[in-house]
Amino acid sequence: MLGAALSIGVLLALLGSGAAGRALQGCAIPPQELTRMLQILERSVAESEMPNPSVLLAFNLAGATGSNARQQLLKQIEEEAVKRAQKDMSSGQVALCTLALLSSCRDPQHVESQGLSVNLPQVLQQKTRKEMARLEEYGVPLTTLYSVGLDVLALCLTRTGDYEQDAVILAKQLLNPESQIDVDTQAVVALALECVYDQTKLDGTRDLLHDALKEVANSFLDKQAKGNGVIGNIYSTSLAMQVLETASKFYAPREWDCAQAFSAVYSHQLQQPMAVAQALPALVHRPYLDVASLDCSVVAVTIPQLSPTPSQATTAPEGPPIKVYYSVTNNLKGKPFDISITVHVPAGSTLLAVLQAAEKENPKEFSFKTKPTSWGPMVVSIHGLAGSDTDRTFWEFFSGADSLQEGVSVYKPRDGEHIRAVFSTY
Ligand code: B12
Repeated sequence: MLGAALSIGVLLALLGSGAAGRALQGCAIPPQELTRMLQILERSVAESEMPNPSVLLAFNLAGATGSNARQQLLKQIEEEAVKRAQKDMSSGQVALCTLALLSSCRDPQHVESQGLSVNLPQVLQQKTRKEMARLEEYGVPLTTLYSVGLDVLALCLTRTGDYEQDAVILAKQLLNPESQIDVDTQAVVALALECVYDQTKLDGTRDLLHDALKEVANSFLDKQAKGNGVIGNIYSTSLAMQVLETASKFYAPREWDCAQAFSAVYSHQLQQPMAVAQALPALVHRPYLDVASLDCSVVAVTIPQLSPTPSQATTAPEGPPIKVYYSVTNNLKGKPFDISITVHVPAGSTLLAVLQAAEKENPKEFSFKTKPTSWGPMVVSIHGLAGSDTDRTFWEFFSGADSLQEGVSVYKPRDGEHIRAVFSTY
């Protein structure tokens, strides 16, 4: 059930005060766009199979704490944390739950649900220790550097364990000219380093973190200038914006054209709940660094009632058929293979429909499996060959030579396009 209707004036008030206290001129999200994004998040709570802590985090940072969906999500996340944090969650997932609960003004050390309880920062500390041990020994963590960035951020914001030492290791990763780290990961790691920078009393650590933050922030400014407002791609831009909003002392005397980055992101009209959840904090000037200092007693913003429009209906595409070439290549593991097929699907179909059509036509060669994730279904296996966290392998999708920037349930191939699935490493 969507939240009670409230005037757009309340949203304007959000943008004009508190959250936007740090807003610079021209660097604000239009109220209608904010409403649209919050409505996408509300809808996702009802529709999603798994409770998503990034969505709760975004609701809270945007001040939209009054909606029923947000209340429901908070309860589900507490239940999940108690049931799964220790055994079934990755370190990054525990970190996201910790940040989400902190931003809900809950104590992550005492999460209670159905008579059970868990101390999330403690669980996170244990999992982070394993990530760091692997990172120091092999140069890669157990999961992803992005997750380890979230881990150190959550440990720092809850002041748990020896996160200063972890930050030193992460800063060295950022400064290593050989490590090719994507913008999303650089941004999350930089936020963690900013948190530690503000707390550490050790001059050597401060200097190292300063160097790393200066390097990352300047590289973001360079990328934005080259990309017309986009830093990396549209999905990483808002994470980089969180850094640019909070790290001006590291790139001074350079100035940030925040209006250019803001308009690049909000004019894109992001649709995926996860993309919206990651974009909102920067757009309302409430970065992840604020999660421990939110004032939960302020009047909540509720979200205007959603009136259903045809564009929200998820009808199957019925356009004229298009032809898509689909090939699957493995040169990495076991017996190499390179197989191709041409399929016909209605115009407007997603890549998932192409994979399904190929599987239907030739199940022996083109069978595949997906797993649900916070970004939607991820393809985990094709032709009986599965990606592996241990070997750091995955199925990467390309259009011609270009790596796709969306997953199979979002990307819509054009007529005559050649889609390639290539077994790759990360
Ligand atoms: C690390 C990472 C990966 C790793 C994940 C490894 C692992 N075992 O964890 C690998 C290299 C496998 C990967 C693959 C892809 N990724 Co990726 N990935 C990321 C990154 C940098 C961090 C994810 C993370 O660690 N989150 C923290 C943990 C705690 O959260 P989580 O929910 O448990 O994370 C899971 C999901 O994020 C999932 N995942 C990761 N990427 C993707 C992409 C898609 C489409 C899906 C459905 C799931 C998914 O893997 C994580 C572990 O299970 C994000 C950046 C971001 N802004 O989120 C991009 C990101 C999510 N990936 C992206 C993309 C495009 C892809 C690919 C489609 C690339 C391609 N051309 O093939 C493929 C997926 C293809 C497939 N087989 O379906 C985009 C998604 C954009 C969008 N609008 O859909 C992002 C946002 C990067 C970006 N800025 O463009 N990715």
